[in-house]
Amino acid sequence: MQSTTFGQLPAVTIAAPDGAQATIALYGAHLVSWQTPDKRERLFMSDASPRDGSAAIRGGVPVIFPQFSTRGTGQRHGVARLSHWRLGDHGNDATTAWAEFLLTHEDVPAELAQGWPHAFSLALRFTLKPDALEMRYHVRNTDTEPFDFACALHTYFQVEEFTRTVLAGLPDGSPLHFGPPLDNIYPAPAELALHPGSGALRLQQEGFTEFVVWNPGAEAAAKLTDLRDDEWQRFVCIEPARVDKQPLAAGAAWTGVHTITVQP
Ligand code: TA6
Repeated sequence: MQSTTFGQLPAVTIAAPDGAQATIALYGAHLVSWQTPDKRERLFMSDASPRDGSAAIRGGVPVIFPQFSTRGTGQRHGVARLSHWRLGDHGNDATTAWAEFLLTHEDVPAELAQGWPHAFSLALRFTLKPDALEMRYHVRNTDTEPFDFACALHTYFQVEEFTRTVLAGLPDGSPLHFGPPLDNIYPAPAELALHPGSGALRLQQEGFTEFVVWNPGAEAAAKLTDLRDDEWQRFVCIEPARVDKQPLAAGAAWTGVHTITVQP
């Protein structure tokens, strides 16, 4: 584990024995880069993204909690991506490297917490395994009452050739091609296959209820100040999610896992 920076933000880089690397900013426990052993970057990061903690990072893997998008009265996409997390357990062994990040309600700036005043703890563990990245996301209700929450790992995949990118394995059976703007929600299969122009990735999830697939297209992208005008063709978002708020009993925990595996 190495301490580093992402713009002005403190970050951590983990490196696996096979040469894979991941960098996570403590702001948002935001995975900002994942390089496979061939040194290929697999995630998209906007050149125009804020990197100073003034607003959410555009690219990588924004961590969504406790609200998805505007589905609630709280902060858009929740407070987790706007809060400074703490580094927890981290290490290496013969084949893997990992780092875990922690957040509780006490870490959330008061003005953000207003819309959803509950006690919780989050732990997000990134593990580099041979040919794979695992993100293990734990949510615990540390309050004395039940609460409802939504969450997602809003993953921005870098694509080599946008118009040749295909997502296979969605419930309706037909491969999804990219081009027109997309903001779709699908019941989550256990596994999807992403062909981003060259090379293929297997996306596996446990515990989530939906996959959200998003690309803004040219017109909506032009309105996003943290995205350069041509960048919309360089990514697709495929997000294991729990879109609608669901209850979690006092003292109970939920776990979701997203594993991305490089296909031979
Ligand atoms: O996950 C899809 C989505 O909710 C879209 O509707 C789109 O707006 C995107 O997330 C990005 O949201 P953001 O708040 O990061 O601009």
